[in-house]
Amino acid sequence: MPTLIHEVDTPYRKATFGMGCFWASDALFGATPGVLRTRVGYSGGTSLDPVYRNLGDHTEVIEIDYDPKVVSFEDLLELFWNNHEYGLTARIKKQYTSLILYHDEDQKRIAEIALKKEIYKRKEELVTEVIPAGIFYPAEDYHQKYRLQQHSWLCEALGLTPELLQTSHVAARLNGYLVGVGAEENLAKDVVTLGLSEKIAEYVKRHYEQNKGGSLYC
Ligand code: MHO
Repeated sequence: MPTLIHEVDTPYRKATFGMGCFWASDALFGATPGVLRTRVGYSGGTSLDPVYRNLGDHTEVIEIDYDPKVVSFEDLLELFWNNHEYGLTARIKKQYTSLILYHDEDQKRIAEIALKKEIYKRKEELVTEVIPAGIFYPAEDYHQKYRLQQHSWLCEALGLTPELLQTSHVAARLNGYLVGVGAEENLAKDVVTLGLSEKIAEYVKRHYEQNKGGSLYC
């Protein structure tokens, strides 16, 4: 049996975005080359200990660990601008606000410039806020790798625990591929490097084919 690649110890940086329902962004970024791990949660607000049914002033966000040698913060921002569930111009409830939560001065500068460029390109005001990353509260287990969790036999076959739902590399990848996200040639490579059994590989490829080109959304 091949060994499943749950853990990768590549040096990484963090990126945190609010883009609408976090099930979608979890799938999107999980299948992006250079993304090592993802987890969804609540951030951006001040109220203590938010939970899904009581978010206070927090927003649904995705937290990404990425290898900056493979994917840049600018690349991640491209995906950010182009994949908002509720668009970038409408003011909507705090839960789904468009947010870039920066982790350092570099990300702040890059995000602020990117926002200006995007406004210029789209020729309209955007509601996106660029704010410092504060406390990140991980969402409940059932929200993590939500798409993958719809396939219970697969979660079992992968040996997913609550912790691995937030840290596993292979879980992040499959959570995207299952809904048809990511490039076909990357899926072909990942089938080998992630250590998938033949049965899992066939299953994921079939779902990828069925769902590719479809909508990401919730
Ligand atoms: N439309 C979804 C949104 C889920 S979400 C994590 C629902 O109402 O269940 O915001």
